[in-house]
Amino acid sequence: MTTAQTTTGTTTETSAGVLPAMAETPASQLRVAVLGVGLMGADHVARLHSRISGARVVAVSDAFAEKAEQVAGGVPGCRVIADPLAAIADGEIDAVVIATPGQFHEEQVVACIERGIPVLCEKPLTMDADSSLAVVRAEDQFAARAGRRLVQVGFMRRFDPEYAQLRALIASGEIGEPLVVHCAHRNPSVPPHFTSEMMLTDSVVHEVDVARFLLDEEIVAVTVLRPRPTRHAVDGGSDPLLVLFETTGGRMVDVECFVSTGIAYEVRTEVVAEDGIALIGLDTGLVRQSGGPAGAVRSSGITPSFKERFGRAYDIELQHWVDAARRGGIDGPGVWDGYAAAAVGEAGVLALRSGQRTEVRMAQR
Ligand code: ISE
Repeated sequence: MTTAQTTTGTTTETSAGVLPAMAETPASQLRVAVLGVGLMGADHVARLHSRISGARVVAVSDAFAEKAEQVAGGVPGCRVIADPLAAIADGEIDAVVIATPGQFHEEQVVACIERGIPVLCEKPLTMDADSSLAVVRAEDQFAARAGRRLVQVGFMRRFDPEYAQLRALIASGEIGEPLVVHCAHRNPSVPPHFTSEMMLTDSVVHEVDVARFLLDEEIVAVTVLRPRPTRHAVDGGSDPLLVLFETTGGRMVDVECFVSTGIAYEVRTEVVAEDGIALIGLDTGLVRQSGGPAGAVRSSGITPSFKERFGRAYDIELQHWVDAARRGGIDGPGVWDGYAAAAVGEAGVLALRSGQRTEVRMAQR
């Protein structure tokens, strides 16, 4: 696994050391196509256009032509290419960001591998473990020939400074062996089509990756419990859920996933270790105290959505990816991480349906 840390104006720190920043001229800029310009894709276009160095968005593609035109209109020199596979094949494109709906990822990622160009694919890598494994094998074949990898998966939390700090603390040995990890993943609301199964495959998938990132172990079993549901749950679904992961080293990770809190976006992770405990995600910002008729209050802000909470993480993720893609490779979670998340997600869905502890079926690396 690659550990992303920080990017400064002149250097980029990675697990491999500090790389000198690459000189930037228009000719040396990475020419990027962004496929899918909904919420996440449009955000990536804006980020690449305004905050990321070394790249420019030269094409966008979206099933909604008007949306594509509108996003392209905000970026000088950006074309709309209606067919995403045509965008991948286009000679002007050096690298691709995939933010289309998950069912299109497999075909688009494989097309990038076949063309030999770097790609950042938003999660999920594909819709199920078998197809993710097929992508792993396709990239393995490319890597065996070319000696480099092409596919980075958008698990942005690895680039969040707090998560990077937590991982570094664990790795330093200062708090001893991690034993238990407590996670809370709360969204203020979700769209009407968001089912309890999607809470596992779309939301808790981030804790799957966080657990593997922090503990450097695979998840071997999943149990899902359904507490009394909130009356705000979408369509009578089970919300919140309590999810328990067991890892190869016998550690346990629990996740309270609650996607209709009606409050704000909260993601907390607490590692309980043999010689210490560490917590991230309090998200307090400025703490303000004031008086009033009902007595003194202390208050602070909470981020409204993942776009704000992980805004910095997305910036660092994109900058790392651009820097690595200009060298022809990636710098972050890869296809195996995408596959592992899909395999654990499948076990999670079975565990939700059956109410039973469910073992994860994973292929050999
Ligand atoms: C969404 O797709 C995300 O990836 C967010 O990070 C997560 O918090 C949310 O629950 C998902 O729906």
